[in-house]
Amino acid sequence: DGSELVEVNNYIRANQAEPNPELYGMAEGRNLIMISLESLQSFVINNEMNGEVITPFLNELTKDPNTYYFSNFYHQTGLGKTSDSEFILENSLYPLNGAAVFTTNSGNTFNGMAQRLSDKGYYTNVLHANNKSFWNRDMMYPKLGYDKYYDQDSFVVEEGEAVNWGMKDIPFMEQSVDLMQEMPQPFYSRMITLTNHYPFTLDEEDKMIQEYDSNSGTLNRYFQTVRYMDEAVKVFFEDLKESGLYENSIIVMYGDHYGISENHNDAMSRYMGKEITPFESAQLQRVPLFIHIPGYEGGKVIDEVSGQLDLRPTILHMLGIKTDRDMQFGADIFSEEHEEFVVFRDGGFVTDEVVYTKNTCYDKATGIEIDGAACEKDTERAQKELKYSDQIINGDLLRFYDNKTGNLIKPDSE
Ligand code: GP9
Ligand code: MN
Repeated sequence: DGSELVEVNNYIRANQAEPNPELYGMAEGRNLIMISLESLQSFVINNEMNGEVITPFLNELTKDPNTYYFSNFYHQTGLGKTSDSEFILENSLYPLNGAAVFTTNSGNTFNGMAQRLSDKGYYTNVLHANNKSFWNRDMMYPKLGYDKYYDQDSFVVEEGEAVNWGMKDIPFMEQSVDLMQEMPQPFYSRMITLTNHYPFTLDEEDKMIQEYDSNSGTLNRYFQTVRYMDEAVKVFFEDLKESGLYENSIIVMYGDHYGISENHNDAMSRYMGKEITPFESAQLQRVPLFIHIPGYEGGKVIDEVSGQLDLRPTILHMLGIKTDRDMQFGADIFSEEHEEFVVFRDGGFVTDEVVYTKNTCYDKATGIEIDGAACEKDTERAQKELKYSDQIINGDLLRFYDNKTGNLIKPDSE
């Protein structure tokens, strides 16, 4: 009946992080472009494979003064994969355990980032060249506050422009910029790439580097499709500059979830040159996050531990939109009060000192197993957050909450 919200609300308000005044509103009024980089993990960034650079364009961005690059940013998705990453960044809530919330709870009331931006006059849309009902997106997007879904029917796929799951990323990027040129501004466009998806197949002409030579064909091909996606991002930046939209935009790019599962640990350990322990597996859940602000010179590499739930408050604050009344579990990464505490859907977590995974506590700096007591308090807190978030989703509790006033709507007044 909504009464659980009182406790949840108290917890959220007590753990809230004030925006960083230097960055709050710094991109106000700009277009927001978010790019989901399919299956991209951080281990390929600023790394090589048999002497070849894997992500030349993204590597440059990590050193670019217009760009913040987050080197300790973790995905927090569950079975809902891409759709979970979308759910998380829109709501700053945890995904569900064992089910994709996009398919189970599309009837809920949400307060998505798209909704907040729509309320501020943004034209909100998603661009993704797949069937509109995949992951129930056609049902979920309106609920999150999206005005429009540019699905596969909005794109023209010429002969030779499709591979693997569908349209190749390079023509997808080109046509997305064409579509953006027709959009009213400011807009919030979220783009979802597709080529770097399992089983990581490419046409010969799109292979820009060699395959790797491990016993996993999946890992071997992964490097090539990552290289192709990097090229697609480069094409996107070039086209956006040509379109004239670049200067008045802010571009956020993030990896949605892992691409290489634990089934490929043998091959991964060969590539990484070390055993893939549960600790290393947890560290492999890092995905890249880039925040690129044309014309801004303060960018740098940030190694603060952070996760996908932090995206919503971080971005809304940069756009000058307050979140201090929102029911969200993440925090603005730029805030002085941002805590280094990232919880995974399975109850594992990472802080600046420890990694807790598979019921084992590890020292973060050394990867050595330590006494469980060092993880105990945070284990409880992780369980609490997951429980509160599940309560919100399973009870559809946001229908009892008015985020404009911060008031709980008493059920009997319904
Ligand atoms: C499908 C794409 C991939 O539209 O987002 O989904 P995934 O399998 O990564 O969840
Ligand atoms: Mn995905």
